[in-house]
Amino acid sequence: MKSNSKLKKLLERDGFIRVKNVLNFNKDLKPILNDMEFVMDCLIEKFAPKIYRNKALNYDFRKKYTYVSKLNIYDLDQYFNTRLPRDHVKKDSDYFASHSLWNLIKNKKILNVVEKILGTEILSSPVQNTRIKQPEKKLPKGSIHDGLSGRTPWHQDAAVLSTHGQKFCDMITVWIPFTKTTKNNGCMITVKEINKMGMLNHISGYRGQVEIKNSKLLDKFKPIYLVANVGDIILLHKHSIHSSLPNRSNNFRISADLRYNRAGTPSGRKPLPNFYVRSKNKKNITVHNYKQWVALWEKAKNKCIPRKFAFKYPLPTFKHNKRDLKNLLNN
Ligand SMILES: O=C(O)CCC(=O)C(=O)O
Ligand SMILES: [Fe+2]
Repeated sequence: MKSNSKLKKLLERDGFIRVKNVLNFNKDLKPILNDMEFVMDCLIEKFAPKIYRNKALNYDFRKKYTYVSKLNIYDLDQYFNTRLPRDHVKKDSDYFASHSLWNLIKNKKILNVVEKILGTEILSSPVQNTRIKQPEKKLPKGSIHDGLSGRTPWHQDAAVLSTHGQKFCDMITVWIPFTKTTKNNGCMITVKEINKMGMLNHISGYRGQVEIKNSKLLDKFKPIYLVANVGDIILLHKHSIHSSLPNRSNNFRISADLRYNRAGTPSGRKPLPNFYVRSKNKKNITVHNYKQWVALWEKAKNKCIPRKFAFKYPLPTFKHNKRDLKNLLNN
């Protein structure tokens, strides 16, 4: 692998890096798919009509998820999402804080790569997602552009942070495929070096998704297809402009996106958990196991219940239009 400064310079220059063969499918990734399947089983037990239950429980991963997605479960993606829902947080709000996911967040092989960019003092950022994308033709129309189950609109990751976080958070995204990701099944695309434009103005898309203002203008740039094999990871700069293609295959496309921020910089998602996962001073590591991690999320949940939302970010990002893509491209 490249040296610290080389990797960092590359990320700062291009906005993305693909690091090959970091993870092992059976050891590092499969446990998360198993836990997702467990969540599906729970949903079947809870929501499926009794007569179909046993049959559905015996389906394989894909068939089971397809079945579950047809049960009209409110906010289905949330059950597979690594974090609290954004709005209407309740005492029983569910989220995918599984033991396997905790192991992934703490994975030494991932942290060794992250250390090369952020240095030795690293916090786990609560800005995390898991995405199960069925073939687009099987999606309800309303989900086609929603990012978690459908295409992800053009955006920068810094745009989903608080204003303070947008300014000061030193964060990277670690995108992790659980399935080989290609042009056909909806890999991410980006534009090389476009991160150098800095923070752009974002607006709220038709389902509240965060989207770069005038994003159509990005169609004229030559895209980089962020295809990846299982085991690879993709790093994104917080100002990388990226989106994802539709899943035009007949198969599933599954990924997780974890984030880490440099200690001493804000997460931009207060009061959600933001804790040391690596430090030269071992005393900084206060979350040692899965149970402590879940306890942090539950504590954060209790703070969010009275205010009804877990986090907010400003949209449009800027009230003025100086940071609109349209204006910056014309300069
Ligand atoms: O997987 C996707 O569709 C988008 C992921 C993404 O935007 C990210 O990881 O920051
Ligand atoms: Fe993103």
